[in-house]
Amino acid sequence: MLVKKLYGSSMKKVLKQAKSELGEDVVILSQKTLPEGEIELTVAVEPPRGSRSRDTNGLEEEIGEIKQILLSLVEEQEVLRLGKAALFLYQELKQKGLSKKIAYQVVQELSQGIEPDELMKKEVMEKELRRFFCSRIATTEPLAEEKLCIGLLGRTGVGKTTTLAKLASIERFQRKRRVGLISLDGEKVGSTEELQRIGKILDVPVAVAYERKELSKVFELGDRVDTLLVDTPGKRLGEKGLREKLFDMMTLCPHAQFHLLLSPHYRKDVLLEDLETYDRLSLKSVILAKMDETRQVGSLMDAMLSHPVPLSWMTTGQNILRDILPVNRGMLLDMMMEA
Ligand SMILES: Nc1nc2c(ncn2[C@@H]2O[C@H](COP(=O)(O)OP(=O)(O)OP(=O)(O)O)[C@@H](O)[C@H]2O)c(=O)[nH]1
Ligand SMILES: [Mg+2]
Repeated sequence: MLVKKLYGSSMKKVLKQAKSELGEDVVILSQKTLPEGEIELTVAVEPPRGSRSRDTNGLEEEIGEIKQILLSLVEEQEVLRLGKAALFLYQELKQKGLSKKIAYQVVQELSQGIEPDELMKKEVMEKELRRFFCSRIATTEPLAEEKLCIGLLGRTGVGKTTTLAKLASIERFQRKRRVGLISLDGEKVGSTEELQRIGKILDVPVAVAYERKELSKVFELGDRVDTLLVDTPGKRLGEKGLREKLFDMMTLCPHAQFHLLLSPHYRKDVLLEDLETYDRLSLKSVILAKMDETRQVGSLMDAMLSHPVPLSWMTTGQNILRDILPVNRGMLLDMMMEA
């Protein structure tokens, strides 16, 4: 039952207002003339169906919240058993963007074999955290001496083409290798021109496969170079066009290796979805893109700990001759803890 008080200069006017606001079914509960002569009308009405279900939803939400609180209390009890230092660290890690699950794993492992008082010391805790992250997430350096065929994968706009240009520049100018660029993206307006422009700046050959049937011709470029860098469209792996082209690429380049670009801007569920789907191609590494744009890397760290794939490079800007460097896990951890 919805109860409301309404005011007006006459009974007729207030009743009219009550009916227009609450409908024809209003029931008058009381009426009063205030000292200033104003009429106060108290009316009641059955809430419409929609709002009743909103109330139920509200209740469900409240129960959900209470459940969450109880669960985290239980969890914190568990953590508390590990000691005050563990609880303190657990809460800090959650605040930095790690999920409860990963934060719990961290404190559980850190508490093993170390005196609780020791963990209270900042330098000990930092050293232990670093050891934990390094033991869980590997790093790799994919630019090896042998012939290379490197495919860059990831969502639209994550930085694939820019990163490809950066790697091409390292290969061409620092490692003095023969480089070729291939685009599997025949659809995006301007993508071919973009790659041609990069090819021209770096003075390396470029080939584009618009259609699947063109792939074998395009990959002949691999015979003439040491490093083939392959740009892909920012499509999901589930999309047939891309999946088929990538499988063909693996046939044409048996030594092909795939690298997934992830940005710290993505939500954790998006990061995990990408890691899980693209890892069906046995990812060689994850490249952390656009690391110059935020210091909030908690979700990214959480995703990497939930689905570990070695980290290789991180990109830090738009300059293709400069803004890429090997991942430093200590630096990543510092970024997370200082954010
Ligand atoms: N700040 C910053 N910007 C970057 C970085 N890498 C790429 N960008 C910018 O991000 C935008 C998209 O980069 P692209 O390389 O075109 O991204 P893409 O993944 O090839 O995009 P699609 O081809 O559309 O799938 C461009 O404006 C780049 O200059 C980086 O490390 N830091
Ligand atoms: Mg691109």
